Amino acid sequence: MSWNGIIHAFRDRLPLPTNAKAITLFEGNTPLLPAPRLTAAIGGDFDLRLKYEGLNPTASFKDRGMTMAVTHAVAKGAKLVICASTGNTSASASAYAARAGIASAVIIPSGKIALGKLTQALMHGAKLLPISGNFDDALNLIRQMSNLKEVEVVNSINPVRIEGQKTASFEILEALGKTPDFHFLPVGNAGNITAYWKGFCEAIPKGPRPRMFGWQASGAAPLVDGHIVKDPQTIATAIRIGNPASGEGALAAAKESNGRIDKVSDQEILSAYQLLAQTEGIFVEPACAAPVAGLRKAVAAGWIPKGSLVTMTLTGHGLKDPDTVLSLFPHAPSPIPPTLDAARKALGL
Ligand code: AN7
Repeated sequence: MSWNGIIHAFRDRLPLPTNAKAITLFEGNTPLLPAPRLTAAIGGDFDLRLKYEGLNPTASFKDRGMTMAVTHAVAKGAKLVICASTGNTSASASAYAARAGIASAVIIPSGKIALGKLTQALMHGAKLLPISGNFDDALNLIRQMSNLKEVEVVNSINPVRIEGQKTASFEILEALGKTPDFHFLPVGNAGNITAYWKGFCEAIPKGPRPRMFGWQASGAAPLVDGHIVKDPQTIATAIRIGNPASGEGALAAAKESNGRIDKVSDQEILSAYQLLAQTEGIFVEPACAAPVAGLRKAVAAGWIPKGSLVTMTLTGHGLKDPDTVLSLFPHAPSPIPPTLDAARKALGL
């Protein structure tokens, strides 16, 4: 059967305006990949499945929420969608706005957007408003703009974004035919963990449901540290957020599921980032490596019983952020003569 996007697939479980025309790039239906080599490398003895959301149309999970947000915006007659973004929301909003034939404007922290995300927003014709401030300042500005005429805010403070993103939980349950014991994912503005938990609660009304383990970067961990972080810092720019809009939802998901919100250092993130790419052939952006590093921490702490079924969301594609890769490999190999001898010597064969 052909796949025509999450609105088509889950229409009966999503709030939609009557007769809304779906604005879709056929997002969703992403693979749930087994990861035995990664599991062995971190010393685990359980069944790990990776929901690879980097394979969505704009290469992040944001597309699930954005098909909903832009569909609603168009149904309401909006002419401009706006968002604050650490990058992926802006890439997705600008693509779906282009698909709908309406304008987009994105407010971004100047100099703190991964290169690939910036190129996407430029290419889709978004009006770019870099600010001298961080994501939290950008979101604050967006809140002040939310009542402007014919303008629709497509950040996850728009509840239909959460509705769209919850469909990933439905897909995980359908693919497995059973309920995972744990679900791991990164946490930034905390919309996604809120959405996954909503999805699991709707799909499994009586439980048992997965224990939700959300991971922040240690320099941007307001939900772990228990207070707003004024100047959040992390290599994982996607989750460089000090005052998450859906913080309450994340804490509720952790509490109700007997899970936790925890943090990992940039060093642990960068190590997990390379380990995933080199053990499983799956290239993600740094933020997605936070739960991989978190799983390593959970294994070391003995939190994951033998034989558990663990699912993890990999939220965005690695090609989003080439600069971080190049920073890990600063010395590009110098050219050799095109001869067998030189090639054998270079490869030690
Ligand atoms: C790859 O694009 O906030 O906890 O403005 O891009 O739902 O915020 C991105 C967040 C994880 C965190 N992984 O998700 C934005 C933005 C990636 C991300 C998150 C983001 P939330």
